[in-house]
Amino acid sequence: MMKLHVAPPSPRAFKVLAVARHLDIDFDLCPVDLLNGAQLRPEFAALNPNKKMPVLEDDGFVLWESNAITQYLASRKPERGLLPADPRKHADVARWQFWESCHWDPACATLIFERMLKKVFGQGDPTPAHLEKGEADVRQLGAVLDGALAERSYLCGEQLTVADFSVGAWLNYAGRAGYPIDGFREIRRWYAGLMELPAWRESIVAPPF
Ligand SMILES: N[C@@H](CCC(=O)N[C@@H](CS)C(=O)NCC(=O)O)C(=O)O
Repeated sequence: MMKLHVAPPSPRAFKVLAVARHLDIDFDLCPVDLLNGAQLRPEFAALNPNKKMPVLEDDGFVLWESNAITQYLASRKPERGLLPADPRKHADVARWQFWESCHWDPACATLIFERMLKKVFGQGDPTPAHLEKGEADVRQLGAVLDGALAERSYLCGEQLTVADFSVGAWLNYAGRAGYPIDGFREIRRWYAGLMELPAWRESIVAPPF
């Protein structure tokens, strides 16, 4: 059976788990205990030399990078439409997943780290300059996202795709990490729709702190 090596509270794990569940793909959830350094063990590094989760194993095939994993899962059930075959629609999904990986992930992760994780790692209080940068980035990127969503139900049109899972995953911590996005009505409308998905709700896990 397919294995997903994940730390479920992480948005990068969430997107993978939520896509697999949404597609009714059976998998073994193999927990990676990041707080105790499980990702540094030789057996895990043999799967992913970056020593990071998530990692997928499927009958000898090993894949890391969360967005690549969501695409692989989607390609197992093409009829569900999470990764359209049409070249332009496919490119649009890739565009938003690259945007997430290059811009949205680092901006949101900064605020999650500063406001939620830093204390857990014994690194003290948030650094004001990092908070300021994280908030400015989330505000600027949030405006781009809000503008795109104004014209459509989902990020890439009227069809739910893996791009919605990748970008939306970070909003699960919008409140606790204090993203400055209250004024973005389209983001709020879109995220409320994602929360209606049973697989989305099932995959939200409170962090153990
Ligand atoms: N671009 C990668 C990032 C993966 C990543 O940074 N994972 C983090 C947890 S959210 C990790 O495993 N960190 C462990 C470490 O750096 O020691 C992806 O999206 O899969």
